[in-house]
Amino acid sequence: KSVSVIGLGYIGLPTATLIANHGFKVYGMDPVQHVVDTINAGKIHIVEPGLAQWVQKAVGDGHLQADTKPHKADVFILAVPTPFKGDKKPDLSFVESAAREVAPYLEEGNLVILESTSPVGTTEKVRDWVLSECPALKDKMLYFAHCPERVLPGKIVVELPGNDRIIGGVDEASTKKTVEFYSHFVTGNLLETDSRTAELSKLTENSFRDVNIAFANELSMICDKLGINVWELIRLANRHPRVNILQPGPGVGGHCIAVDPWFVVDSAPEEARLIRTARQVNDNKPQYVMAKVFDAIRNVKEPRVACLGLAFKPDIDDLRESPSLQITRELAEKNIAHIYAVEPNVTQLPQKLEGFPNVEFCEYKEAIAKANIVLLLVDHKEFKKIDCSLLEGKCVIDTRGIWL
Ligand code: SAJ
Repeated sequence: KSVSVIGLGYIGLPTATLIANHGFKVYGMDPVQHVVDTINAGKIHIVEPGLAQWVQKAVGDGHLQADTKPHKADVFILAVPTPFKGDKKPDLSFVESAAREVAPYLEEGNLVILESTSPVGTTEKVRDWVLSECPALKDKMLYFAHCPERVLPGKIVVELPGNDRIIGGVDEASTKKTVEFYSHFVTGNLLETDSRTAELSKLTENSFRDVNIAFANELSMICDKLGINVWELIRLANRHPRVNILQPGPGVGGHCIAVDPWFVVDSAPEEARLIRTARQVNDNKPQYVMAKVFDAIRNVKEPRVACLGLAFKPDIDDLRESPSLQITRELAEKNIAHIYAVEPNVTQLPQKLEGFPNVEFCEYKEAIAKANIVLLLVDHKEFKKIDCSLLEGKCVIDTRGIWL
């Protein structure tokens, strides 16, 4: 059996590779030539622990091959981005292009699986886009299903084969065919439903997390007002057998949790009031942190701020949609303090911070030594080990509660 995977990013590449390493012939497609060349050389263009070895094996064995064009196959997997537009409305243009692009390659009996996190109804739209692109396919038996990806960046090689998967076809036959396919390389349970429920399940998982983080973030602001240590508070409250509060931080980053709840709000704007408010609470948290830093800057002479951590969460190098990077950049733009930008997981100053005369890329010990304000933004393992005596006499703003 052969498989064509459209989109070779954080989800598409590990998925293509896992399937290839289970004996399928896999054709990966990505429009970016550099991505294709890197993969065909047996290397990876993203950072994900363990993935390089997977890709090296799959390409070395001749089971995975990348191209800038799709390839005929038995199964097509769409793993393209589903961002939102400026007005928080879902942008399905990548999914539509992918559907239209694979349509000419489809034949009787083929299965098309949408893995991208998508608003309710998208899998049915994929079918409609395919059929409108190639009307001749209307007479052929084709199968369409949604199987949303659920892996945690940083743990993809463990979670991809191990997590339970939700599988929802546009009809019963599509569901069954998709379950049979995933059973070859997923050891987790394969849970059957219809495509619309599968779509909303994925959005629900991320909205659940977003709402719970918003609860923690709101508590942190309440605690600041009342002079209470929020981390102690949460630790204590979590000792109740039915309470499990998440951790506050400088905001919610990444390309999933900060995006997906908006798809629910867009589909049911009147009803999704809590989900919308949670998004707003989390989106406002960077501004709240920034206001604290401005206060600190006003209170010291020659302010020098060490911004510790730029990634969107601990122990990864992913800077996309990172509240920490956003905060550091806005501080840089204000130009009211010298900034030491620290990110142990990258080797150079990120592009977003380039060109600011007041920003310096620095190793964390040096940054702390030179700064008079220390702003902890990400709970990377390196920062947890810092000897707290190094912080003495400095104004410390710890948004993750690792030193408090
Ligand atoms: N965060 C907090 N406090 C917490 C937990 C997280 O502030 O207690 C912040 C993180 O710092 C980060 C953001 O939330 O900025 C998101 O991080 P995350 O680790 O919660 O999630 P992601 O975006 O890396 O991955 C999520 C996962 N979804 C769930 O856990 C429900 C993952 O399983 C999904 O596959 C992924 O979204 C996705 O691709 O949709």
